[in-house]
Amino acid sequence: MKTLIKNGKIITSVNEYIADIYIEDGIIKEIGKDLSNTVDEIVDATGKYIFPGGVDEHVHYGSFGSKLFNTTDAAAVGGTTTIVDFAPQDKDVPLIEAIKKQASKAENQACVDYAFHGIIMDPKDSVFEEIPKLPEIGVASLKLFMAYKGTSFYSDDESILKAMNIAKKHGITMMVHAENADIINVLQKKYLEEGCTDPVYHYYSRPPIAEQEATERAISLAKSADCPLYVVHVSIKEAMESIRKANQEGWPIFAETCTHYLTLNTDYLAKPNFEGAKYVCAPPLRPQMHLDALWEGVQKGWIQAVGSDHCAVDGGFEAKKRGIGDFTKIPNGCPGVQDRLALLWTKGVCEGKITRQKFVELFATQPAKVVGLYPQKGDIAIGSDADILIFDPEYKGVIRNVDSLHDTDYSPFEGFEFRGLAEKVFLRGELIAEKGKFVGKRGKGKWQKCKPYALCYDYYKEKALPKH
Ligand code: DUC
Ligand code: ZN
Ligand code: ZN
Repeated sequence: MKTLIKNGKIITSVNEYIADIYIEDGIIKEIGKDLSNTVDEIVDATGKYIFPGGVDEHVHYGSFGSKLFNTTDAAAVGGTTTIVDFAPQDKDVPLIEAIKKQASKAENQACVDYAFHGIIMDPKDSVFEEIPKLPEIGVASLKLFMAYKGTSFYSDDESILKAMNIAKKHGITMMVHAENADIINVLQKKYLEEGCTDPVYHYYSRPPIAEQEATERAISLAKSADCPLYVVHVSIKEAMESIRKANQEGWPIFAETCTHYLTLNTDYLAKPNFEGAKYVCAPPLRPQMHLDALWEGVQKGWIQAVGSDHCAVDGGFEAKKRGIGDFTKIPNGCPGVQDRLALLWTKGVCEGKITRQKFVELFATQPAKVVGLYPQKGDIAIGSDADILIFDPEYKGVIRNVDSLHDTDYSPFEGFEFRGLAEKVFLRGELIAEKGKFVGKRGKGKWQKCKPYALCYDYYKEKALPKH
């Protein structure tokens, strides 16, 4: 299949210019003015922006009781052409077997390309010994949880250090969920004993200090292991500042935040009639001061990428009602893979907080670099996959769950006004979405193999360069 996209304004993380794009066999082969290649199809993109397809490096399909890969059409209509899922591990199941099992669930189901992070949920020596083999199956990142003590998710500091010491020798990017488990457990018990059971106590029992302490500890562990670190879903100013400080001191410590930490504050958790449960995710939503600080962080480059942390709990709001009378039983997670484009563009670019280049950087380019998929993904460049989003900047709309393909019964962003629309979305040159409708073939998404020594290791590559 040969396609020519004509006259769009190509926007990359560093540039913007009007040009034509020639696509052959799913790859961008030429970019230039007035291309006249013989093709099967010409797409007129006059007046539209052309972005690289989004790379959402933080999604859940199956973990935390979330919906599966057959719902990834939502990613496509939201302009995201690659998702990176956290593959859950069951106790006594080897890490690589767990990832392959998760991959088999995506096969013939995923509507967009997909890749995986490992999650260590059974921290023991035999599992750590598998870390060096992860790149053989195309996995180059690993998440460990400092929260959830008493469950299989939890890793203590010793386990995290052990994993870091092995990971750094093989270029595996270490990720942590940084919340102090003991602070949370003690506060959860206290509030429940006091009869405080509403969803807003999800926030009060996971206060900023729990995230700050764990983030600073994770940084100390990374420094002592001399291992790069990527702190996922940073939700507070203080954690971001600690990461920024370490980074500015020359340590390879980096941060991700997520769309809801930029757009929803704690007030949503306090909604009456148990509505607040719709917004339960971890870390929790934060007071407005933190949202403002995180926007400054993305603007100034202290935060590398914005993921959705899409986690559409199976059963939706009904499932969340399991926590009526006990906020600790509300399943964690919010849907959002479809909305990342609209929110980041509208709240970021249209409100003057970030430039168009910064938008592309956060939405596609840096996530691809962090996970080791760049430059195949995340850029409009010769040789890259033709994952292309043609964007109509004039469109005005309102987020409504009825228009969403998340396959859940509510949207945390219901009623949000947005600008711009993914008019056409191409995955490796094939049209998969058009104006909010999925028009591709289900199951056409392919497992993309991530390369080790990705962005968080650049510092070490520089150190290894010969001195002149
Ligand atoms: N961490 C995540 O990354 N997502 C859902 C819940 C959690 O604890
Ligand atoms: Zn997490
Ligand atoms: Zn997550």
